[in-house]
Amino acid sequence: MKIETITLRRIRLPLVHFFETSFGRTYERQILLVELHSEGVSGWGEITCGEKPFYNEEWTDSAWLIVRDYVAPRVLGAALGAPEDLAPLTAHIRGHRMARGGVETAAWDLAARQAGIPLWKRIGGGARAEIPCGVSIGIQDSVEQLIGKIQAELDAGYQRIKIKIKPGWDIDVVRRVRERFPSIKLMADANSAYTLADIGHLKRLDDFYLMMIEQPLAHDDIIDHAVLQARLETPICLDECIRSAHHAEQAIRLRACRILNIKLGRVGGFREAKRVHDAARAAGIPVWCGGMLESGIGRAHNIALATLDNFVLPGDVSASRRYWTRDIIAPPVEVTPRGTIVTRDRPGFGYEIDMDYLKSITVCEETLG
Ligand code: OSB
Ligand code: MG
Repeated sequence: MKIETITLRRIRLPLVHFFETSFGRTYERQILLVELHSEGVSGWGEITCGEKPFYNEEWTDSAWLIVRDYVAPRVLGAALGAPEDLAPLTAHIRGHRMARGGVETAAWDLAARQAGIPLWKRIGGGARAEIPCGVSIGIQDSVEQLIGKIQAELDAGYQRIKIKIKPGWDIDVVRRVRERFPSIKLMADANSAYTLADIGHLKRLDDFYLMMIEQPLAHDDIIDHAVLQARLETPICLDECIRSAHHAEQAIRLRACRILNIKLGRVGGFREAKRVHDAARAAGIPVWCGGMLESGIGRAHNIALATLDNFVLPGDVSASRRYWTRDIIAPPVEVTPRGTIVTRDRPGFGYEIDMDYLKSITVCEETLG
C-alpha cells in the first residue's frame, strides 16, 4: 500500500467525570485522530497522548507538529509491503512514540480494511473472542465517593478494579476499600508518585493482597523497581517506563516486575506492542492492555490488541459510556454483564465512525500530501 494523504483532526471530547491521577485532573480530552488514505480506502488511528506532558513527554500540540513535520514527510508516498514496514520509517525520531504510534496503528487498520478482515485478525490476534475488562478509577474527593464508584462498576460486571494512589491517598484508602470489598480483584496505580525512600510505606500495601501495584517509582526507572520488587510481596506492574521491547527485556531480566501493562501509544504502535507481548510471554510474564482515556477509535484498537494470547489479565479497556455521553463510533463499546467486550467481525477496527458527530467536535483539521 502507498500512503497518498494523511488527515489530522483535533477533537474535543468532555469526560463524563473528571479523571484524576497523581499528576493531575483531566476534565476534557483533546485528541488527535489520524486518517490515512490509500487507493480509496481509509485507515484510522488515534494519538493517545494527554493534553499536557505529564504522563510522558508528549502532548496534543507536540504530536501535531511531530506528525506534520517529521512523520508525514517519511510516510507520504512510501510503498509499504505490510503495516510492519511503517514503524521503521519513523524510528529515527527520538521518543514521541504516541504521535508515531497514532500513524502506525492507522496503517494496520488500513491494511485490515484493504484485506477485508478484522484488525484483530490482521495483527495476529484472535486468541479470545471476548476480552476481560477492568476499570481504572481516578482519585476522588472522598473515600465514600470512591467506594460508591467501585460498587457501581462491580454491579456493571467489571472483573477487576484499579484505583489510583498518591502520597496522602494510599494506605488508608486501600485499607478502607479492602475492608468494604474483601474478595474483589483489586490493584493500585501510583503513576510514579513514590521513590525508594518510601519502601517502608509501600510495604504496608502487602497487607491488602493486591493483584499488583502499577508503576510506583519514577517514569524512567527500572533498577529501583527491581530493588523494590525484591522487598515487596505484591507484584509490580510496569507502565510508564516500558517504551519498547528492549525495555521490557531489561525489566524482566532485572526482575523489576512480574506483570506488564502494554499501551499501544506508549510503545509506538502494534509492531512494538507485539514485540513487548512476545518478550513477556517468553519469560512467563502476563500482560494486560492499558488505557489512555481513548475515544472509540483508540478503544477499538485496544480491543484488537487484547486478543493476542498473552493478554490474560483484565485490562483498562471499558465501555464508552464510562467516558463519553456520546462516542465518535457506533455502536459505542459495550461491556457484557460478565465484564467482557465481545470482538466484532467487521473489517478494520470493527465499528462505524459517526462522521456527523466527529465533524461537530473537530477543532482543526489538516490534510497532508
Ligand atoms: O496510568 O494507566 C494509567 C489514564 C491516563 C494516563 C495514564 C493512565 C490512565 C488510566 C486510565 O489509568 C485508563 C483508562 O481508563 O483509559
Ligand atoms: Mg498506569
